[in-house]
Amino acid sequence: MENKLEVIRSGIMDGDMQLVQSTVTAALEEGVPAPEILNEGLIKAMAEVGRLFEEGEYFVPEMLIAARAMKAGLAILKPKLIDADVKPIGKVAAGTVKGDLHDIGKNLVCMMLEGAGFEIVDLGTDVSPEKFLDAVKIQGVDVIAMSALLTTTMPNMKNTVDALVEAGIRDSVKVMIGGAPVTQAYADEIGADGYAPDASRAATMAKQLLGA
Ligand code: B1M
Repeated sequence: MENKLEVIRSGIMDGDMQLVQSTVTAALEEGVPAPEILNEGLIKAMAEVGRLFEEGEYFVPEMLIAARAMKAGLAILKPKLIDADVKPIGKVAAGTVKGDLHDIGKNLVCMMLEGAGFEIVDLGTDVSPEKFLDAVKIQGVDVIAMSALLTTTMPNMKNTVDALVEAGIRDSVKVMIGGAPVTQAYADEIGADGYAPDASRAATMAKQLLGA
């Protein structure tokens, strides 16, 4: 069993989607519990990918193919996790803010969050403050994760925080922000709860914000 989990981990780290799919299937057939495959296989591997990225050993392409392999394994596991009543750490609504169409970094953040055990509501790009608000009010998300790549769209992060305050729901959700022009100082200025410089640290930050 240990061996299968090891194969899954190294398959993810190498971005070998087919190996991950076949080994997750084989592990399930062998009777390895789905939560164990998730925690000891998928999540552990993505944590290692994140570490290597932070240390400058992995770059965006390696991270993308690892995340794709992880997602392929997760797709097979998902029905079993639902059967086993495995709850995600929390629910995150992620999106690139209004006026901004850049989504590569946001997608990476979503993948790392998913790899860390979060449920993701991907709102896409050009996301208005109203749409973020709806995600809190209707979908009950625990965290709003906003990305911006343009200095001209960064103010829409503040507009979203302000809209949450005006709607009286600011305290019911954590807000984290990131993207190339975004800084910790900006996060402090607009009253966001957290900032992360990259996708790996975004996953760590989301966990911290929820005390997970
Ligand atoms: Co655009 N673009 N672009 N572009 N583009 C930049 C951002 C720019 C810096 C290029 C430049 O001039 N040097 C510049 C912005 C200048 C500024 O405002 N400071 C720029 C511009 C001006 C524009 C247009 C206005 C160009 C034009 O039309 N005149 C236009 C705007 C369109 C719009 O959005 N309304 C535009 C369009 C485009 C394309 C459509 C062609 C394409 C986007 C394709 C897509 O995303 N699907 C594009 C691209 C690819 C870029 C560059 C080259 C690369 C961005 C990227 O994907 N990086 C970029 C220049 C550059 O950065 N070198 C540029 C890789 C990605 C993995 O990094 O997104 O930073 P990044 O994400 C990182 C971290 O920032 C962090 O984690 C990620 C990975 O670790 N992170 C978070 C991101 N979100 C986070 C959220 C978090 C936490 C961390 O918590 C919630």
